[in-house]
Amino acid sequence: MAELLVPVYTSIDQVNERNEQTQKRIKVAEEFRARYGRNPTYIARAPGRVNLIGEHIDYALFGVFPAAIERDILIALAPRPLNDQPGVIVANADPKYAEQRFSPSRAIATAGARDQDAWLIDINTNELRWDSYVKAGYYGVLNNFFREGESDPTPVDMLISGTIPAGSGLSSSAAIVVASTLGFLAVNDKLNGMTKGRLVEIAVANEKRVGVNSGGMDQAASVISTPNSALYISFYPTLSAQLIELPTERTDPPAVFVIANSLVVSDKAVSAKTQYNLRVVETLVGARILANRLGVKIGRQEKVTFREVLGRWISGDERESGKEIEMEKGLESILEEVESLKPPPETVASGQLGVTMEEMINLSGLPQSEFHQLYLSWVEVEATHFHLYNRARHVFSEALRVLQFRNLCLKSQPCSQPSSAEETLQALGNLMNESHRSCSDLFDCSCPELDELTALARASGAYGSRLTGAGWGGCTVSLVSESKVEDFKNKLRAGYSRYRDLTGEKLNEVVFATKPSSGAFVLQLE
Ligand code: NG1
Ligand code: MG
Repeated sequence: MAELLVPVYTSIDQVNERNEQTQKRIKVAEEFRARYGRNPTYIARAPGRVNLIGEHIDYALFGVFPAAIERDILIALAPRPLNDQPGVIVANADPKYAEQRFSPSRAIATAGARDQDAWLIDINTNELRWDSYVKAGYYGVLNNFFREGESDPTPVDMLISGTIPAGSGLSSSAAIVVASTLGFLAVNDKLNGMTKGRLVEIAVANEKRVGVNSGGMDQAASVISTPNSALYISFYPTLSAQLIELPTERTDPPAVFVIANSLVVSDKAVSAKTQYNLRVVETLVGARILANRLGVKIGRQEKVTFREVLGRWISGDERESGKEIEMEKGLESILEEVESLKPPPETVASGQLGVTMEEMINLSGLPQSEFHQLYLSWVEVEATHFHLYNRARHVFSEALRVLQFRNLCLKSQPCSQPSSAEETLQALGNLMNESHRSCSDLFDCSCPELDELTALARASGAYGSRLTGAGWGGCTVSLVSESKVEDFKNKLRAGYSRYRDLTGEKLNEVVFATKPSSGAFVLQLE
């Protein structure tokens, strides 16, 4: 999948039929015309995604199981003449966001500095801003495609229009980064031969500019998805994706995944140092300490992930390619070994399952300065205690649940042994429930509203329910029998206080069923 080219369509009819939402919203072209007085030359589109299972394990390089959703970001754009004012003008179709203008500057090369970015753009990482993600896309295009001595990028006018709620765990951020990356590539004539895999790579690196050290799930799901299938995405040893048909449509009655927004906005960029980035550091340091305990060799300067530690532990070879069956057994065994990370009884007795910075550095076996260089010099984190034991338990058990979820989907493919549809749905639902519990209790990335909403979803007839995306707010995803969706929505509305005043369209905005949608594309208009 990753080797396929990013689709470039030349007519709206080529845009997948099922994607009515996108088709309707291509009216963004008219809005562009009204604003800038000429037609856009391209529309770049990238969808959000719902993660069905596999939370906070992409940056530990374990496989995840998302699907693109129909809600998306569209960017209409056209070049301005090269002799016009340089840089980017980007307007937002939502009138609550003001137009933004920005110009990159050529960085001054420092003697001896290799790999230094040739272009700089100021990106505000202290507040959540939609335009930061546009700039992040631009940053990567400039630094990958406009090296020293090459022509300058074309000035460009843009109009962005989106239907993915921000800060909701549906990856509006990655969708903006992917769409803007694609738009800037197209308008600068750099799209030739662009594979999905390469676009994911660029988009992942781009999004990090906004200050969150995320894994690659969102960008991969936004770029690689096709309608009707979820994706099993693995990141190790390299990015690969497998399309997996969901059994939910073939069961009788069929089932659907319903997204329900907790309406608690989780601003990942702003709270990164006590939440997302802290988890990235905890899992990386946890991996080193576990490797020490298991006698797995890692270089002093090496920042290995839990996935790599598992691989080396199983095969004793750092280049193992991870056979799936052994993976499951490996995950089960390593979960037993993780017990060795449990803090001593006196700490447990005090209710504090974490270790202090000083204890963590001692456990790593590295001198303080080296520890700092390796784990803290590139990121800002803030905590009195680091919960390495619980984070490790979450990561390995969640990785195992992803494989079990995937197996259930594969086993119920039409060509294989028919198993009871109801049983399959129950089993999928149970895995989702366990995933939520692990996110909440071990990874501490839930919040009271998400716990309440998922419990209510289960009580309202869902087979299973969990938070989706980074958590700390945002959306839940529940597996619900299609015939019960209306009843389910009504029960959520009656039970969740933030929904009580919502009716009709307003309720449909925050609680909606979703089917796997198509991935990113470019529509070339002239
Ligand atoms: P959301 O919440 O959609 O931004 C984030 C990360 C993912 C992944 C999930 C948790 C970004 C761009 N994405 O998703 O890589 O780690 O959290 O599973 O930060
Ligand atoms: Mg995001």
